[in-house]
Amino acid sequence: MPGLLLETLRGKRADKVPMWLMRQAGRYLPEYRELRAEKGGFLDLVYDAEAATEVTLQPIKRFGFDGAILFSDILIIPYAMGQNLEFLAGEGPRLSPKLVDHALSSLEAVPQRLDPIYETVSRVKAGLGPETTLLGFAGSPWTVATYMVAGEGSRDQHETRAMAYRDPAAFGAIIDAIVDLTVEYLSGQVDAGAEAVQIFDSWSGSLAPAEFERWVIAPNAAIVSAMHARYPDLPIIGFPKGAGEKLPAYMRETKVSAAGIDETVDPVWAAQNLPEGLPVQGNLDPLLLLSGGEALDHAVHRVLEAFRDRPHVFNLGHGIGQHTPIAHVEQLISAVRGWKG
Ligand code: 1CP
Repeated sequence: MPGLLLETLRGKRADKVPMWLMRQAGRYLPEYRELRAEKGGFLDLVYDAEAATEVTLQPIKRFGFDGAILFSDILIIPYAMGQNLEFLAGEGPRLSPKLVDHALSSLEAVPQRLDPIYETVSRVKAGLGPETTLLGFAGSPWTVATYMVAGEGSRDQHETRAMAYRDPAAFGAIIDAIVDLTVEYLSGQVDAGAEAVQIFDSWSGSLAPAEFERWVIAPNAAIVSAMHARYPDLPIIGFPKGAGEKLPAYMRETKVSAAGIDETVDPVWAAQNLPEGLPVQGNLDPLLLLSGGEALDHAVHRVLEAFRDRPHVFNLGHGIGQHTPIAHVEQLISAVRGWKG
């Protein structure tokens, strides 16, 4: 019997609404902070399959979420493409050499940097009951490219947007290379036991419509089509953060199996404008979870009501913040589980 989350992603509407939280394994959990301090760096934690398995399972043990998301990072793809990757304390990730001034062809690929991740997936799978769905993930080509080009996170992705206008052939080659490796990477995760996958497109909101079509929709459509050729029933959640009014076109044209939506989208609008019957995942504002109180319960109910007529996976509109009190997560879980549609 597949879990409630997997059934919902496959298009079934049940009485109960499954839930998990983006970034549910991470710094808001004391048990994560403890293990992280013990292991040293973030990459050391990711590449220690036993520790990464434990981190993936921590939120399941504590809260009993319906989905467990692999503990890894979207930047493992650039690392396997041959960039150096460092996570600097308090500053975030750094990739070098950055592709704004180095040709893609100067990188020497290290594909075996993906293999330990599959080991984590199979260990997690062995540690989960059938009621919990194991989610794999990757970043979308556009979002991953913004880090590869600039060498770090940036507020408006200007270096990458400028490069895409200045030299679309060179930029297209980077996108194509990410597409190809992402298909291999997601396939490896599925072969190791992932039951559904999510494509995180954290920076899709910075693109103008024609560029959104070219650098977000087309590469994601290529990934979905390649994955569905190999695994016809695999649910693929697309999460184009900030896509706003471009969401319906993204969902139709990429042919993802479920729509991840962020908190800036009105759930009532989404329920009316996304393709009929398409499962939706989202979209409580993570800041409401930080604040708690009655406003939290009220907003949870509004999201649940809006999506009552279609398959719905309850989630936040983006990752859970590191200062979120555990008591608020417990309040959220009671509100979702206690809701009588
Ligand atoms: O210090 C620490 O402990 C590292 C913090 C951290 C964590 C917990 C990073 C560094 N990555 C992760 C794990 C992670 N990243 C997961 C695993 C699942 C989970 O925690 O529940 C996932 C799904 C991601 C995805 C990810 N990484 C995204 C897409 C989603 C999003 O939040 O927008 C992005 C953009 C990244 C890059 C990245 N990795 C880490 C940081 C701090 C960042 C963001 C850098 C920036 O703001 O530009």
